[in-house]
Amino acid sequence: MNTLLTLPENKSTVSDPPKAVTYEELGSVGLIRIDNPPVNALNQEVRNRLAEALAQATNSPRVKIVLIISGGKTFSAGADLKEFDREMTDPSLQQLQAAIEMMPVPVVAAICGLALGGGLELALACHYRLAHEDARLGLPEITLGIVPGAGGTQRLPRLIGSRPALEMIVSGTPITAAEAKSKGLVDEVAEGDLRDSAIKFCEQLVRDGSKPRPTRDLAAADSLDESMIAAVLGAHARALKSRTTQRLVIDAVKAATLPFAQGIEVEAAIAKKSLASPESLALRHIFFAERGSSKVEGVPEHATHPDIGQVAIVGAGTMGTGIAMAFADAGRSVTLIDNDETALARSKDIIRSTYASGIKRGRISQETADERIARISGSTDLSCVSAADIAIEAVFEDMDLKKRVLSQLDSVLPPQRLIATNTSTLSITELGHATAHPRRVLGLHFFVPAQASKLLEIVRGKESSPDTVATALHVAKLLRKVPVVSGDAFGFIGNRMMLDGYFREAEQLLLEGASPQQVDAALEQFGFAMGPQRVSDLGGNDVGTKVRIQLYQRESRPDPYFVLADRLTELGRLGQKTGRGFYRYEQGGRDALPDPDVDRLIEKLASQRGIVRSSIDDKEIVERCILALINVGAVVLEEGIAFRASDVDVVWTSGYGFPRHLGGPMFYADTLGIGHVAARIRHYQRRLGPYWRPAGLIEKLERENSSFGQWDRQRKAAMAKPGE
Ligand code: 3H9
Repeated sequence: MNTLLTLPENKSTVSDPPKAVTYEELGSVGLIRIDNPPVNALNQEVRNRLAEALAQATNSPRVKIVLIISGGKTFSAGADLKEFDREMTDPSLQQLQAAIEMMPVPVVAAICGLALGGGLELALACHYRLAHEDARLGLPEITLGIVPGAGGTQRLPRLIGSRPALEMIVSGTPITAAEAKSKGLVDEVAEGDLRDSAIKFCEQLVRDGSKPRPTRDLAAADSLDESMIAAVLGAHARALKSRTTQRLVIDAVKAATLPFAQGIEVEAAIAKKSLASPESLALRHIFFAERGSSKVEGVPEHATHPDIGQVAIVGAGTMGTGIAMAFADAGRSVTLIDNDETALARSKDIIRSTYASGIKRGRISQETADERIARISGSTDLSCVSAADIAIEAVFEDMDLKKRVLSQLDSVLPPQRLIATNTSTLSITELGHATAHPRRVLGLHFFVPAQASKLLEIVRGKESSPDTVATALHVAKLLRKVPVVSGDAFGFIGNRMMLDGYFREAEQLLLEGASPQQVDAALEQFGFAMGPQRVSDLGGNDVGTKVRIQLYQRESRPDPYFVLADRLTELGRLGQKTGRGFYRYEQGGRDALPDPDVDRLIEKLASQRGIVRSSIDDKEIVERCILALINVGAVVLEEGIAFRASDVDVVWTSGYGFPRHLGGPMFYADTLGIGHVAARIRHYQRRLGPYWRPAGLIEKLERENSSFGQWDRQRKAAMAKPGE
């Protein structure tokens, strides 16, 4: 037995349930099985048990080969991310890997499902690897701002070469078993039952007299040259905009040309640095925020919900068509209902052309597209809704029209089934009252394009029942969207913060002296994919104006409030689609070109309001837009429209382009420090007037020397102990 691992004294058999790792001997095969649901994360318990199992195998005279497999669908999702915030205890993953490499008998990893991060790194340290044909293998650490820290940057280049390794680590995207085989990452691809195949594979290795084959002993990796690095970075430039982890990854992969012991030390230091980086803290925050957003107060986590096989969507416009495709993509049958045959025909054309473009881009096969198209049928008869498991109303944004449709749906759909209304502005509570069963009504705020957007705002009316919310959360999961539950108020979470905070401030800056291109460039530099004026031009200024008209029926806003965008709409400058908006566009072009007419319009609107324009620097532009966003975010929280600050972060990173690597506006506020945020808001309050009053929640957190993160943790603790 090697001495790298200090074993726990109690070496009781590792087959007693409910252990996270079990060990048994099947003839000459020592079979180690990891069973740590839901994703076989390699936490301390697993590492301890793996060490024990390896020791048992080493000490058994019968064992000629060791096989590591996993229970469940995932080989392993890697290190336990929850452990990163505390001191890691031995045995570390690196110690385990060193122990595996030094085993006197060969060790084989049999990979089912996903082998990610530390999970793949564990397999890389095994002497042989077998993957099921459906398996996928990857090092996605970069998506969490982490450099693989358990030998991934040292062993992977030794196995498949530095350039392919860099590509895998920088992209973060898992590869298939077949690709892994062709790259030399796995030895065999298995079909059928993996355990059986793996045991046969092991027995064959024993028969062949195969020896341990430590990856660390392979020749040092080939070196990366600058053109390879540039090619890999270039291929992922969009995803890596404003990011820093890739630079650390390159340094670590370069170290694979050193002797293994030195390279692994370099990797450890770099990985440690990455873990402590603000980028990683932010990305890990968002990882858990996205998974936490479906845990909702008053809704049991494992609430039952109906099976959803058949969906009815009323309204065959852009939204209804997109939602229909979203459900068809998720394997559900959809009936799209519209009383206008022409609208149904147009919708059918859009569905066909959308899938055709997916085929052209290599995203789906013709066969898949055909299956999805076949799942969507059209009808002009609302009574066919009665067979649906849920109904979604997606007609024109008009209160009376929607009330009529909801009332009709209520009369044909059996009373326990969910009725959702797709609205971005209207009161869900009021719409629910148009039915005899308001408890089963809620809002599903889809974003454009509904079949591809990531965020789904679930809007809870005053009467929406917990069961209804649970069903909507299930729907989000089916559609692979990130759900965030919002209260029923002006603009819900996202649009409220956009209109009252971020976009409002951007327009205010134009009136005070900035140009559209300056505001956009400053915010794009901050990390937004697109600045606010370019976003308006892309979506259509008329769309924003219509939304605001609807919203003003709930609450009005003082002038100046989008005077410029609304004036552009009046002038027919609707954005890209009319070739003119905040910018001008050449025929068929997408490049936003400055337009002197817009400059003159801004000057006129400013002077009508007595605003004296002067130059504003980029730093102020970013600070004011982001502080305004944070401040309205705090209001949304104190009003209970959003339940958690992390939910606000999810809305803004998954639906509104806030840079994910900054963690969302509320996390970013914590990064800046609440005291600093409050002080800067007060600075603008003195200079610019009462709009800039700090939100009550910001003042409270400042007094308590607290943070939004802390506030969330307190609420979570209170949720866990109801009644206290
Ligand atoms: C790493 O390995 C570092 C090493 O290089 C160095 C170490 C020294 N840890 O996403 P889901 C939880 S870094 C802890 O909803 P899905 C998740 O929070 C790691 N928990 O399911 C959720 O919990 P809850 C590199 C984890 O089927 C539950 O599992 N690995 C971890 O849609 C289900 O997750 C990665 O970056 C984890 N590693 O997707 C992979 N992973 O039910 C990160 C998941 O309480 N994970 N959980 O909310 C994923 O990408 C997805 O979770 C996965 C499953 C694709 C695996």
